[in-house]
Amino acid sequence: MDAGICKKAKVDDGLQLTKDIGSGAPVYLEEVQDTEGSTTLLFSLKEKVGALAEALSIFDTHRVNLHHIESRPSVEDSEDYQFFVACDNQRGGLKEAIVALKQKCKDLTILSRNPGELKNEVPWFPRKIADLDRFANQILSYGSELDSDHPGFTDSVYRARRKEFADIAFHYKHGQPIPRVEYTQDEIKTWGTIFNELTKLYPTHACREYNHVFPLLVDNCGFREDNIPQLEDISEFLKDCTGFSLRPVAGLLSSRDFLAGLAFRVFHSTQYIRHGSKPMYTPEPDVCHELLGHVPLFADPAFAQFSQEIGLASLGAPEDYIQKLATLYWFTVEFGLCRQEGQLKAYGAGLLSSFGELQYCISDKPEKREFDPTITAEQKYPITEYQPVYFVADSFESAKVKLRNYACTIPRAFSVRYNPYTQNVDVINNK
Ligand code: HBI
Ligand code: FE
Repeated sequence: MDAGICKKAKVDDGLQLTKDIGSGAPVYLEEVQDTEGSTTLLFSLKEKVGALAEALSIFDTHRVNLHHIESRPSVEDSEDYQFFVACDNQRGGLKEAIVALKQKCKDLTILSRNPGELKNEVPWFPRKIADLDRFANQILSYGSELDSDHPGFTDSVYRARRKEFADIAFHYKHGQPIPRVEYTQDEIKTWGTIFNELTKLYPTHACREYNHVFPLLVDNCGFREDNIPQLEDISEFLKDCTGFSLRPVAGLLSSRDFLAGLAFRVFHSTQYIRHGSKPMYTPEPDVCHELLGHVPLFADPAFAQFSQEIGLASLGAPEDYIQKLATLYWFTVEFGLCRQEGQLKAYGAGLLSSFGELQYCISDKPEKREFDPTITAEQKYPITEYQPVYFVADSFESAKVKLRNYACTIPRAFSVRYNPYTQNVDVINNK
């Protein structure tokens, strides 16, 4: 099952996390250097000759570098123009520039990758799918640095192997094919053990949508006992089904970054496999969890849309709401149950990839409650043992509607819309 929300941050070479600040939000070296225009200002001006030039002169006065500028008529008021300006704070004049700019505009929203430095800012979020390349190095724990209680901790061969996988993920860029991996006989054996056990349970324990897709994965992507399927083949398959795609990731991302991927129908997938000494146990996501747990349902249109909506709701959301959305993700995408023809079935990936918990979850031992985002988002949960409580959805459609209504209660100065043609997220200045 998933290790869930991570507790610690590591300092490492290159663009790694530097520290974990009080709010739990990661701070990135990249922000400190801030050479990529990582602050975006979103403001509207009354349409008047020279208004923009006047506003831009403020940046010049305060010696703020501009990286990118866009404009469009405001949706709220046809007399207004809305501007996006990406800038950096290398020379330190940004705060003053913002104060001066505020005098000139009707409203001003600040999207910043540097939380806490500027007042009222919104955490930075990706606006185009290629922006996800920025997450690659921002993982909370990974590969060759295993915890002392990890089954592979003392195995130097396993650790070296994990480094190979981490390197693939670190070097991956949007649009590239995901490098194919030749898995070893030992790795295939581990996969085969899990595959055999779990496939016995799916017909009776997994939801209908899962059982519909699974044979397609057998036919198209090589889901077999003696073969670990390739992320690239699965990603192409999912693109054809729902537009979802996979990106290789070296380890756990922050909840904010991980959820942001879903907004673009991108699922960050690990490619390594758990240690062979304990095939039925993993303290972190691995390729068995991703492929047997998550992948089949991303091929289902309603589930894909549900997942994307959690992602869209998370973009620029305040930190406390990221935690609530991560909890909703946990009780649906990871540990969700649904009712089908009067029976309980599993659709959560943490269940579908765990031989023990898949049987336990639909037994009468754990408690079951109706999925209701306001209540579910507050539920505490353990990450290292079977869940004492599960939430039951009537369908992915109804879960999506409930989630959408919940998302409207998240305080945000703007709303977002995904444009599938450009794979961009449009930021709109009104609700
Ligand atoms: N990162 N790579 C990766 N895989 C996950 O499944 C994952 C993650 N980060 C956070 C997370 N899952 C969830 O527990 C929620 O916080 C979204
Ligand atoms: Fe997972």
